[in-house]
Amino acid sequence: MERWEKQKRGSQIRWSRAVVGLVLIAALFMVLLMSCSDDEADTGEGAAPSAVSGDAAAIAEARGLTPDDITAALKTYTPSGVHDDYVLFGSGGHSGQVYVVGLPSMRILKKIAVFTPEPWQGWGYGAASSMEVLEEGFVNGNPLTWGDTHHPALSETAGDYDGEWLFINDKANARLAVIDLRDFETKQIVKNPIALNDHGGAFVTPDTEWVIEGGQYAAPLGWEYSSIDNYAEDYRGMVTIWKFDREAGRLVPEESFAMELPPYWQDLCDVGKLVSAGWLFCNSFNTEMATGGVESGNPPFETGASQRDMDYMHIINLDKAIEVAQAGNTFDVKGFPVISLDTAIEEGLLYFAPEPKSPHGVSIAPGGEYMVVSGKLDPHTTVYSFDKIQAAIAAGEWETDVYGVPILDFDDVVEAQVEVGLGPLHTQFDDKGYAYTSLFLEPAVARWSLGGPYADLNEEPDWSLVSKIPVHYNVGHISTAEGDTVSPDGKYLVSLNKWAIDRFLNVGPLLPQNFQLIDINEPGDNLQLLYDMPIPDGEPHYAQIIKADKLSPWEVYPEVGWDPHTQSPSPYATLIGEERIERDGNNVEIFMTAVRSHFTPEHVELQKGDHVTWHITNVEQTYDATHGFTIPLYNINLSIEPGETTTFEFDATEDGVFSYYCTEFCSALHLEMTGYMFIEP
Ligand code: RUQ
Ligand code: CUA
Repeated sequence: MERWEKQKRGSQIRWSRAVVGLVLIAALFMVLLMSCSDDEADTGEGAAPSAVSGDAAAIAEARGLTPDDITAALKTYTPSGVHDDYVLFGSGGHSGQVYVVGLPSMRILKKIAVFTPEPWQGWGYGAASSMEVLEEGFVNGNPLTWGDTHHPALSETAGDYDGEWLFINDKANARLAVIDLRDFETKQIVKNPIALNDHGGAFVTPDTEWVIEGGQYAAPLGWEYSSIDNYAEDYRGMVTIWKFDREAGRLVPEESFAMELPPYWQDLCDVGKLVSAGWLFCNSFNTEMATGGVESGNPPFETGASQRDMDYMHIINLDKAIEVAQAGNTFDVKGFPVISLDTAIEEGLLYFAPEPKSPHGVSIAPGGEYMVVSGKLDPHTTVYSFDKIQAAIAAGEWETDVYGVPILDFDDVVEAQVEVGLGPLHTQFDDKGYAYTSLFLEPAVARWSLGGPYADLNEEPDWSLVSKIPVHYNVGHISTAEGDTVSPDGKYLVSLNKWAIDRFLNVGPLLPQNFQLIDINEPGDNLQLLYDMPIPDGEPHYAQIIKADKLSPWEVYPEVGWDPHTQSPSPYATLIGEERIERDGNNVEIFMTAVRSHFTPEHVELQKGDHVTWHITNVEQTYDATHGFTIPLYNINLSIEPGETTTFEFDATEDGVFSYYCTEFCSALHLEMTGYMFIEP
């Protein structure tokens, strides 16, 4: 209560400070504008007096901007040509893609095609490299052309984002994707061999040797049929540990394995770091093992699965599990090695710690010493101590669950509980010793002190709520700059809000989601909302924010004739003068080049019934000189970036005259960048 009063007073003080600030800012603007017009006079270039009224205060007044609005604008406005400091990789939700957003401007830089075809990037419209990756994600030949992306994970070196790789899961179909940050393209999709949906992925170990994919809704492993009446015996949870080969840039199914877990609904995981490196933590819910069936008079899942006061945080000895799997102490599900629940218990790989009511997520503090869990139906966030967990395991005294998994005593392993507010979900960290927890029901983001002591707080170890800032609305995840590393930057927090309601112009009953940028740079009460960014896709779950200078993507492909899928020279690379059409019976192979502003050849003669393999090399090495390529009727659309060689195949089933053309406005003579494909009946 006191704290809230203090905060109210604080905001009054801030307001009067802000009014003074406004006057200063307006004065500053005037000075800047005057010096600006001097420059223009000096260079003799035409000034644009109408665009700058010369009176920032008048603009602010005319637009009804408050002093806070003006500081927010000054903190986020990024002039033309100036680059952002941070890059957010955000899940694209049901779009199955990944958003790339610059901070603090909140400008969208790219949407990376992952699980869903995307025509501009030529993803899934003929180009072999994209078709092969999408097909890797099909199940038993069933084409899956979308994903429910939840949790992006940047690759790490020694617990810090290294800017090389990005992983993301598809909850709907239990798949993981690998994106290469040299060209921001998806290189691999793996289907989880034993589960049909997931949630607790992607999370990486501190050196990205392993990528974690935890399950969600229990089912028989390998999704074999079994009646729901056999839930306790036949249904199982799981976590899958994927080996990542950084050199090859691929997950390696042959070196990966899973662990069988009780049929509780494993939710979200996080990987230990520093002191807790080598351990894995996942929260769970529905330890009641509710099986639903509301239509038959059973309690619905939402009540059945929230009866108990405690669910179980899963504590997994990852290093030891890897040893057990590598020793072959596994059984097979669909040819994939799985450590059985019994083995996990015998070998001491799995422990539980009680966690309050229907938790959602577990977040490891930067030092790895604390695991933070929030129960959606409990106003507290619960902090577990890794040391205490280790001590409790060493003491070896516990109850077990019905499957025999050791349950550590709650009081033995908890370090603190902090009352943060209603509907706490996910927690992030900064560089000042604060933690931030999203409060779905309020909705707000709570800042609280993570044990302390810290310079701006009491000298005593401090576990308490410091401040709160309302968000709009229904916040799920939050993400801080470098927030999942061993050394978060603080500075910015993005609140990923599921409802937008009144924040934007009405666009009909389906609203955008809202990413809100919050300045968390100042200690204490000083949290400032800076920017609302509508996201035209539902439902982006999580995001990670990396320092922009850690990314060094290529400007063009390293050599003319590059295959982006293998990241090596393509055997089909075609240079100027090497263009040709080869025919072998009904098989026709075309080697084409693209350059501003023509394709060679410009005439392609085919017979109905031919099988056509067509390679196009964009021989340009100029930044941004991308060419597109489309053939009508055949659903072909490619994006061929500078240096790239692309291959596509089709059967000439339709005869006629088809004009192909470049779909990127690449030059003054772009409209002339065309050609004819003749298919004789
Ligand atoms: S989820 S809004 Cu991470 Cu999929 Cu919590
Ligand atoms: Cu190439 Cu337009």
